[in-house]
Amino acid sequence: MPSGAEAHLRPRTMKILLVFAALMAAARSEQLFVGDQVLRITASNEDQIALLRALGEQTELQVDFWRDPTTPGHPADLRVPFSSLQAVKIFLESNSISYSIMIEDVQELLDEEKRTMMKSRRLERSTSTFDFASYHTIDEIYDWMDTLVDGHPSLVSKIQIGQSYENRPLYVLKFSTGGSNRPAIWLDTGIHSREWITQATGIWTANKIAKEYGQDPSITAILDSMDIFFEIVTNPDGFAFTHSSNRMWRKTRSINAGSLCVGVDPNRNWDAGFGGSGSSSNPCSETYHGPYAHSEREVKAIVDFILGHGNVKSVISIHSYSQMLLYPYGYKTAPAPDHQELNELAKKAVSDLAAVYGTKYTYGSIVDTIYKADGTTVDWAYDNGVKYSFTFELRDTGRYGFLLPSSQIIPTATETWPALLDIMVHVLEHPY
Ligand code: 0X9
Ligand code: ZN
Repeated sequence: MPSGAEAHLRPRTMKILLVFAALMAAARSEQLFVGDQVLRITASNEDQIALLRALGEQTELQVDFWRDPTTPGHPADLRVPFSSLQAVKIFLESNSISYSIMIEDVQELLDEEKRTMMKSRRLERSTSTFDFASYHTIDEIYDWMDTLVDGHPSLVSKIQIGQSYENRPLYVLKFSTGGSNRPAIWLDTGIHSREWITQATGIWTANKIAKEYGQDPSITAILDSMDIFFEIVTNPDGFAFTHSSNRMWRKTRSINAGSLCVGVDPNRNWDAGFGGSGSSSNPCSETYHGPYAHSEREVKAIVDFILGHGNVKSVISIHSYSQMLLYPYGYKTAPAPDHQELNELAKKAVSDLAAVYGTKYTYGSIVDTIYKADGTTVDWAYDNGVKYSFTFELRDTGRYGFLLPSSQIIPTATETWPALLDIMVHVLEHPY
């Protein structure tokens, strides 16, 4: 079908096509989200917050907080399956909790996402180029990594730091101009598999680093004395699952003994306040911390790598969504000893990010800015001597949430680049 042809189809034909697309998906055993909605819910007092939390714990409703309820006035985003919509709306209305509909039909966005990917794949085949403006499968990303290495053999190499639960290789791109065990910067994207904008931003950014070395004075200076390690598909099992079976999958895919529910939240599994109140001990929860700290191979591989390296000066862990730049702590309210320096650096980074297209980010410690979260990557890094530990929450603020259209990949990556450079240049200029 020529591009744009959908626009000329009669509504009836369009409908048949949509039903057909849904059938195809069902045949491939993909979970469907027909009629599911994402509600933006604003509690106006603590009682209402408590009610929302209780709602999230009603497992039979199968609701999924895309953004947790925190404090009155801060909206929470909740994906509600079609079959629970009536009950949830009645619950909200009868408790006078106000809400609006952010996404009318989740499946429509998924169908659109799939159509766009197919179109891009055709383009890539006919031009034999990689489309940075499209979302990709794990196989496509792993192939692209080899292409990047082939194109920049004296700068980029690919190392394997371990294997996932389902035995996929855990690949890290290493950017290095020589030396031995130079001070290093660690970057990761996609530890939460459904946050597709992060892996896509990771690809663009890794390509940018390779392309700009020797051109851009900042990245050149950084790579002349430091190494960069970049793990793009940090949760490969989860990521493969988002493509094959359930686009909304966040956790790892490890089997939990004694439970039918699968997976551990890899951003609650680190040994930093592990198992406290900012995570769940319920294997069915999206924030399940796992049976013990570093139980997840995907987490343990990074822990071993960073400790084994011994000279990592910065960890930058990239998530979505909410447009935030955060630093430790998440597991406690006490300010980090370097709070002031991290705060000033975050302020500069978000201001340079906003200078590109006006995208506004908030910044601060995790616990002050979002909520208490135990066992996160950056808290572990910070407590293990990595002073410059930051975590991004990329676009958007909830219009599309985790289903950010691929037309926003390049703008998102482009505006994030100066913020990343700010952090990396600061690391370069502040040896410790
Ligand atoms: O809950 C989380 O792990 C993070 N939000 S997300 O929607 N990406 O899942 C917030 C925790 C603190 N933030 C980061 N470490 N990015
Ligand atoms: Zn995340």
